Amino acid sequence: MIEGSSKNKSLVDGNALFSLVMLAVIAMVVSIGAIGIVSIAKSKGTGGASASGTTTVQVTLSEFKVTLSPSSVPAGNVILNIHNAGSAEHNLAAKALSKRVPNIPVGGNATLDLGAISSPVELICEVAGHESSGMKATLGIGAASMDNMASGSETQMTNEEMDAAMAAIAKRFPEKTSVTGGQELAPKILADGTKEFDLTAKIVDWQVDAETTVKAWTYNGQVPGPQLRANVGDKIKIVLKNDLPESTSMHLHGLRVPNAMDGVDPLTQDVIKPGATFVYEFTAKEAAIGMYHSHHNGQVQIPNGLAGSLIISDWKELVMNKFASKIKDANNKIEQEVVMVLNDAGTIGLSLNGKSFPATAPYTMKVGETMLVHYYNEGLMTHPMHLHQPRGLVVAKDGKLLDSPFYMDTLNVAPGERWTVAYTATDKGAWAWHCHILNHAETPQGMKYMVTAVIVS
Ligand SMILES: [Cu+2]
Repeated sequence: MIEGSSKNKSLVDGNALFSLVMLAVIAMVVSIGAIGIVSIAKSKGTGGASASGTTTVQVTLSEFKVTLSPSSVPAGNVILNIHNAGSAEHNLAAKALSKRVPNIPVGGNATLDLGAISSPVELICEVAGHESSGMKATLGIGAASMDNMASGSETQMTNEEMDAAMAAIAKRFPEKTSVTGGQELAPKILADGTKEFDLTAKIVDWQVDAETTVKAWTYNGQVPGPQLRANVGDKIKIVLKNDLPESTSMHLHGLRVPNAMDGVDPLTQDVIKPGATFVYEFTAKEAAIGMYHSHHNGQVQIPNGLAGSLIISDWKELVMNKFASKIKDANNKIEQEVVMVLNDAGTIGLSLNGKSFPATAPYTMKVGETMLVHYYNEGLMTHPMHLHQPRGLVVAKDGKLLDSPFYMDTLNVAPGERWTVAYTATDKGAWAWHCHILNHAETPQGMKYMVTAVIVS
């Protein structure tokens, strides 16, 4: 068992475990209380978000509307991720800043870097007649703006309304959605022993949670893409068919491959045009916690979903061979291995393995057991990942075992990084597990986005 998704199913089905999930809900409502206090402070106007980082705003164009999420941002650098969800071509301009993107085809995407802004920005579609038909919006500046990411609502709630909303969303956890991402893909074994993995890049409807369906750019209809596994010495063939409306290519990130297989068009290969197929072939020379992801219009294609894990070697064994004395697992083995792909942009947005709380998968452990987690960041921001109780020993960075492993409860995972952590459970309970950038985990309506739980029995 690699991914937590089938755990999710057994949790939902199992009566014995149902009470644990309820316990999880109650414990999480209590344990993220501190985050709730921050939201309350903001709604009283005492909070001052003065983020100096970059805020990504999702812009959706349709006939005849410009929808912004969030609709206001802290002063600072702003990048617009624009999607044309309409049935005609549209563009987008910030005239006052002399910044614009040309016409975007139906279903297409574009990015517009506004640079640093400190006052509201008017955004319009410049196609003749579209602005006057309603295609205009104002991106506001304000400290409380990120609070509105969940609902788009600017209404102030009473304390009772806020408590009720928070309880209601927590009760939905773990919410079932139609497809989970990162399912292990069994290779075809060819006559010479080569492991062949067949991937098709295509756009599908994807449930980020039960109430939110987006157009995801996927490998084989999954976000993250299917998990690929092989051993050192294996010959690997990845056959990538492009069924996207635009060209693509696929980089094998953190894997030692010949230059021609590095997947960077137009440098190491030609683009893979819509309808075309490209074959990546290499022999796995060393253990790796590899990513495969788009390297073409990557700032749009990857956050929209084109990323997955490619793991070389048995990492449960590698880690125990080197660190058993520090991990002190009750059974002297690692019982569970999990890949957690972080994302924060594109059509998928803030998510863990392509899902937003309450649709994120919970994990179960017994006291004394160890769960090996490979954090992957495929987004545009660093996420400080925080697991409330089990003890975390950081054992590898980017697929290399550390000489000096270290303990932590919060770990910054920057874009492109992979960190491998051995969590050993020491106490029973339902322990929240979330990104500690507070508005990546909580809204005035309750927990959201990059939150899940580890249930220790
Ligand atoms: Cu985060």
